[in-house]
Amino acid sequence: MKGDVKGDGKADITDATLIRMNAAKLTAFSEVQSETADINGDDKVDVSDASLVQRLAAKLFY
Ligand SMILES: [Ca+2]
Repeated sequence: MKGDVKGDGKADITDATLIRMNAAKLTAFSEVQSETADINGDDKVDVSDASLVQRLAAKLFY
């Protein structure tokens, strides 16, 4: 599912943290993870995607 970069079937705060780390170039994502992490579909993984995952994790939308 979208935002689930860990691949455990849910998007949670850990995924948001991983996306933040990836956006800050602290960790590398596979191609599949990058696609999953790109929530807003602008072809890059950045802090806006991390924020969206955080909102997903908090069930604020979707
Ligand atoms: Ca994005």
